Amino acid sequence: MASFSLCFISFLCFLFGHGVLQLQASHHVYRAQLSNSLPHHYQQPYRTSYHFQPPKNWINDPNGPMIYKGIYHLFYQYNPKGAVWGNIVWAHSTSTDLINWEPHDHAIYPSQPSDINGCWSGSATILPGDKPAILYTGINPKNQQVQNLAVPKNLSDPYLREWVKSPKNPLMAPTPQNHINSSSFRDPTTAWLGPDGEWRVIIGSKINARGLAIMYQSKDFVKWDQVDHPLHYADGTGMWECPDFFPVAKTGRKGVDTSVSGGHVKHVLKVSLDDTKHDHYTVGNYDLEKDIYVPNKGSIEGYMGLRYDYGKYYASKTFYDGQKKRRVLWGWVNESSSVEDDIKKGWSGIQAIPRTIWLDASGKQLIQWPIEEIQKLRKDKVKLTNKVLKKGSLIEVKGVTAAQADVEVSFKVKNFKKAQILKPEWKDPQLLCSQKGATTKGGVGSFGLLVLASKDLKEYTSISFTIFKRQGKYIVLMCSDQSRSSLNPNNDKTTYGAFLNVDPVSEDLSLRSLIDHSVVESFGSKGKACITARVYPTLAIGDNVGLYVFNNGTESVTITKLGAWSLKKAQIN
Ligand code: DQQ
Repeated sequence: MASFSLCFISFLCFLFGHGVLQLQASHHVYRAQLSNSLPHHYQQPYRTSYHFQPPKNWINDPNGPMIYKGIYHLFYQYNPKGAVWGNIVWAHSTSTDLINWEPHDHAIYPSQPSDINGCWSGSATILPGDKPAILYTGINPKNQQVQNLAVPKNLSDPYLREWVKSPKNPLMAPTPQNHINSSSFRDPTTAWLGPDGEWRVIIGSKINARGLAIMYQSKDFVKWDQVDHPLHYADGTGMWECPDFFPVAKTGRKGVDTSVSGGHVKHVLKVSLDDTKHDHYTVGNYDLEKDIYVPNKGSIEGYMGLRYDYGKYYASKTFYDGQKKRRVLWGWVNESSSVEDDIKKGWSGIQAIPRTIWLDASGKQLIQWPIEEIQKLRKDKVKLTNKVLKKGSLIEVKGVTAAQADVEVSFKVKNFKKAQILKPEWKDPQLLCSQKGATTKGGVGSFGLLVLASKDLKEYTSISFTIFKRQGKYIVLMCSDQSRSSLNPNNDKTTYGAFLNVDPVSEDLSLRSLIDHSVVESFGSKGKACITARVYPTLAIGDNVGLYVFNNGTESVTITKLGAWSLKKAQIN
């Protein structure tokens, strides 16, 4: 029976094209997988030690992150019944440092007609008087997507353990008059106050291939009226899931609260593109008079536009942390293993390490950096300085627990003569990485880190830089190459890539990687581009893991500075 179920699931995966190479169909119910128990004998080499995950089962989008009375709250999409998507509720954990987490009972679960078929994604808004409120998508008996409100039962409980739903739910719903597509109407954002003192919220949607942010307005947070125009839309981008709309300061790294507007801020609109499962954003302005968002001139919207992360990272959401005056980004990282392997290990999905985000000095993109609290887990620093890496060098960084580590390295390049010419048709960095990235020998690079490497180098993941030249300028390509990450053939080993907006002549090229058993989060050039990868080594496990610095290029590069730390295990759930 069990093997029949597995075959059946493989067949479904094949049918829907969501097997090992794609994100699992987010709204497809795997009825065959209802088991709630983990096999005792199964080893768990891929569970993470400091990334957020519950003890078992499926998780996806982070929901309603906030800070309330000094306690951080994370809710997330969760299947209480298995390691595949389905039966979705809002699970809930709290923390005082965003690193160690304590679990609570599910906060929001199907209980009303307006959410009886699922409690999907949504966001928290802190209303005047320090009163949190959650708007979320419910799936009603007709399987229509509608928006609901829930508020804490007891505001004196800083853990906000119980939530009550508005008897007026749903507060926003598709009707024959408003022409909203009832299967494309979901994921309300944190609301903000407009200049007229009324609340605004956007909901992700589409009309044909036009992605759009439908806007609603309210005086009291209960009666919501649809605004006669969307906040923004873009043709050819498909369904917008989990939109996020927030201001960023024009200068400095401090975050600003969601309702702030004015000359000292720009606005960011992030959308999760259902068609490609990537989170894209633009920087622009919120035109208060017209009540619309206008991306900066020259912004690219959709698939070719800026991404938070050029690897696996989806359905992300920010919140303003008034305690530390920063804007913090959460994002879901799904598995790259097969559904069969997920069921075997009994869980699927983790949350990325929260990132502080701010506007780059250029004003053109965001910078992302792991929250400073992660450094509390660092121990036993290993250092290297001024080390020249000649052509073909491979140096092991010894003395760290390489399966659970934080590495920061800076490279200086002096001689660019051998940089390859970047052909005009080489526009897609991911393609370029898979063709000319990490494993290419010659030119300036690739150089970088080999992580989660087995001692015999039969398995490794490489994160690297290669420098190209075009019209007198140098272009830096950052790659995360998973092609040799595991001897298991059933994983998605796609190579990821991003161009880095830096001048390697005037500055060192820096790379930071957070390594945690089955996840590698890499930050190029102090957070200008991020790439997250999931990998499942079969040999590079536990103590049998190595960390290396390498240079595959013909030109020497110098490690100006390297710091590597073993990371302690966090207390998570
Ligand atoms: N996940 C939720 C939806 C959202 C999607 C359902 C994005 O609300 O659109 O679990 O991953």
